[in-house]
Amino acid sequence: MTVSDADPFSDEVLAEPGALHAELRDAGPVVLLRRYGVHALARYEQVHAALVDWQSFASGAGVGLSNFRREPPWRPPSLLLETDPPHHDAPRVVLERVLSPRALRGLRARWTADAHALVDEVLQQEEFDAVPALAEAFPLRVFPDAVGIGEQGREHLLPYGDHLFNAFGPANDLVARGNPRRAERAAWVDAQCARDALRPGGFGAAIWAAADRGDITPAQAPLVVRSLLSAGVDTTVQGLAALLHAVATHPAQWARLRAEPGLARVAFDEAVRWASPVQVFFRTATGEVRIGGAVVGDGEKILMFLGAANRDPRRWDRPDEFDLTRDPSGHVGFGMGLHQCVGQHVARLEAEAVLGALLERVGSLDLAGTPRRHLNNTMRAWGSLPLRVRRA
Ligand code: QZP
Repeated sequence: MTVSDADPFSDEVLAEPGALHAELRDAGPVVLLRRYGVHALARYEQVHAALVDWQSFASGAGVGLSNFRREPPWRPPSLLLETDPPHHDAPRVVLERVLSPRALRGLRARWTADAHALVDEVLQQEEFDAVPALAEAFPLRVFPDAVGIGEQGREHLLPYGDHLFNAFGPANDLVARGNPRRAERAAWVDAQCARDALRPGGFGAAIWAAADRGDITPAQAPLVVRSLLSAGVDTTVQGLAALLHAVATHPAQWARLRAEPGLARVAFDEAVRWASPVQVFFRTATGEVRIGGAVVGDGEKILMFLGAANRDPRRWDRPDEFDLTRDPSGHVGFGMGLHQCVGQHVARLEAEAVLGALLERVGSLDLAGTPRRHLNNTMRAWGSLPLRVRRA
């Protein structure tokens, strides 16, 4: 069995994980991370196989390092993310319908107009920081309204998500920094999930309507709404940031997009593959599980490096290149299998709206300074992305 003493959650690795990813992929199909006592998968083949085998690789004991069989979770477990069939299935079916391409059709025109308005505002300046100005501003402008929550307290959304994503990792400094305000933020989020806190017509009201029909119970409804507020903001912010960083640093790909704006959807998926905004997730072995000749014991945690799988040269040609001529489908940036991102159509629609508006207005865009990472135990995130744009 291959072992490693590396810490994938150290500041150094979080800032630049590529070298460790290559080392772990090359070390073998599975590597024991001694520091945390968990087995790690960094090759595409094994990550994919674990993601689609929910019977052997369970989510019900949590998808972070913490094992809910042994430690109480910091918040009531998600009915989507932190459950297995059969409990997982009814909430999943409900949310799949609420966020289906069909259900989103009514949002496209408004979100496209919102993206144009935001881009016009931002382009008043030649240089701006694309993280607050676009990557954060757009999801915050459209998503809370689409869920149907009130105006008050929305400033909690990003820090709540940041802490949630940190809390999937070890209890390091990143988690310690979020702890003092986590109860206040969680209480605000929970309050937004009540039926009477949600405006008619939104995703939240649609979830409560599913409870009225008996598709889920009234006790489940607020937790399903909580999943939207947990998973729907930081992820799309960093998906957009990844896309903007990719096009700003690949002028030939930007030129290709300008010539063929229909490539916007491919560009977003390729950015998700290339950057993997969600870097890691855990599973828990149910019984003894064989992976590439190794045996992982019952109840042991398995760390899946989505970001390493998405750049595995065993699966991808020239994996480190952001390239719009490749077919990025099959990437595991949205996961795979039963738990694959249920919000991916929302994310794609947001990305298409923003990128489409930029493609109409912007001739060239480049970095105007050195981008700065925002460290998080789960997300590969940008804290600052200074851009310089020239109008078309
Ligand atoms: C976070 C939830 C990248 C994801 C795993 C994000 C995520 C998904 C679901 C939930 C939270 O259901 O609370």
